[in-house]
Amino acid sequence: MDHRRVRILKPGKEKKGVVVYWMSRDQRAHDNWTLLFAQKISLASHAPLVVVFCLVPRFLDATARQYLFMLKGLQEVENDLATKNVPFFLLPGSPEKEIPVFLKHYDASQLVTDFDPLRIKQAWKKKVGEKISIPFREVDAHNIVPCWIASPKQEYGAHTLRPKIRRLLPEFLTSFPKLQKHPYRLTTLPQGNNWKQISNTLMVDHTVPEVTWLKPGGVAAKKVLLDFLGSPLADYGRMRNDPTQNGQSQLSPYLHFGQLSAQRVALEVVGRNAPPAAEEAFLEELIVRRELADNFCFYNASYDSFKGFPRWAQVTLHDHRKDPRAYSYTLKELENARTHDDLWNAAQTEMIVKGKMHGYLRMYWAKKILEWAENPEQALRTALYLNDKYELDGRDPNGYAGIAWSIGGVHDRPWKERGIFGKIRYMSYQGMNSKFNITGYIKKVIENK
Ligand code: FAD
Ligand code: FO1
Repeated sequence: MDHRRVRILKPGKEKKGVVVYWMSRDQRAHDNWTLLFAQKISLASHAPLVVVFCLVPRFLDATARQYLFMLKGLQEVENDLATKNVPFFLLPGSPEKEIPVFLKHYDASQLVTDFDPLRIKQAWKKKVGEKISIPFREVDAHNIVPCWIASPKQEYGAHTLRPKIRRLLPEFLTSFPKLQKHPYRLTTLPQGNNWKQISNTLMVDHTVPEVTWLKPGGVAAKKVLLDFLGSPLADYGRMRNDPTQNGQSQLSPYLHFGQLSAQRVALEVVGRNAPPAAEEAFLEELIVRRELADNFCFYNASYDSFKGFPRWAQVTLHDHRKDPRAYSYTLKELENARTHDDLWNAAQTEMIVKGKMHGYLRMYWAKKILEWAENPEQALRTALYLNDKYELDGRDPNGYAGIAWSIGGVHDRPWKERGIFGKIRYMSYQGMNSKFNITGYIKKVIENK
């Protein structure tokens, strides 16, 4: 494994004893660089290896829909790890409290965790680091090219990150070693996790129900990937922007929860001999756009606020903040898909019902929120709230970057100036109508309701 994937969060005194992987973003036992690294260092010191997951009672507007998807995936992780002699602990509570207590109880020798650019995760790690004295390291198991290696700064857009990623890909897009059956065990084996009891500690909104069309977990993820490789991949370039078709991979919920590794997806796609244009179009999204989103959140702590927008965008949105709005809606009206725009209502309905709005419509959806909101700050708050409450893949760097692109010109350039939007790129109903069959899409959403 490439050592550049690992960063020291806090140095510490080396000692003997169990190695702990605090799992959070990369919720899988296979194809997981953080777990492989934790196993490597525990084998080197002949030590047991354990995995812990801190289940926080609330997380960034997530509801029962996302928590249940995550918890079912984690039960699969527990079973997979058990076959490798690696115990899995589900700890209810906050990481800053639970992780140090756990480390002390097991007299752990080293702590390893997975990388995540979100502020909340960085804050958890900082607080944990302040309370412990053993070495604490972070491994980027989510990006193919580790975020801090791909670039040392916030990139302007895909055009500036792409060449850097392309240059480094041959070094990082490598096959995964297998996780070994771990030879060293804890002297006292833990009692199994009480999933039901722990689930009851959650303080989340249960009015947003689980979805049934997409099964959670790594096994289901591999099946969805296989289905995609089977035929939609070959047509990806042509079909991905048509919401009446099933042209997208549907992998984002699995990638978000780390139930599937993006590197595994890329390896499988490259091994398929798909038409070069389709392969290129897909890898552009999976690698460049996805890793650009991590770059944005990692280097711009204001990734979810107006001040995170580029200067030109802040100025132009400010110049137009008093422009009259032809339509305005309350949050409830938006949430309940009650606007004058039947395409927007259908997209919002798709998100509420399916937990996954088609990618092409997400841009239109967010831009219309800007057009109807009192001001850009309110638009941003509304889009983030709805996205994070309903989307299975919400609460993710991709979402923060996608919304900041649509409303705040992030990773985009100035366009022709117009009302409300200023120089932010505009999208119109007529434009959408010329790209795909709006009536067909609305019918599809209603049929699936
Ligand atoms: P596919 O088209 O099959 O793409 C494969 C993978 O490539 C995706 O799973 C994703 O990891 C990556 N990808 C695709 N498009 C993008 C993109 N524009 N930016 C970054 N990565 C991309 N994505 C999320 O994962 N979570 C979100 O909350 C989210 N919110 C968004 C909000 C807005 C306003 C916009 C414009 C985009 C948002 N996206 C979000 C990005 C994108 O729309 C979704 O990743 C994509 O639609 C997911 O479906 P898929 O996996 O079937 O995509
Ligand atoms: N990560 C955790 O470590 N503990 C949690 O309890 C937790 C809950 C959660 C709920 C919904 C969701 O979308 C994500 C959640 N995550 C949790 C984090 C997640 O794994 C991702 O790391 C980030 O959302 C994006 O990088």
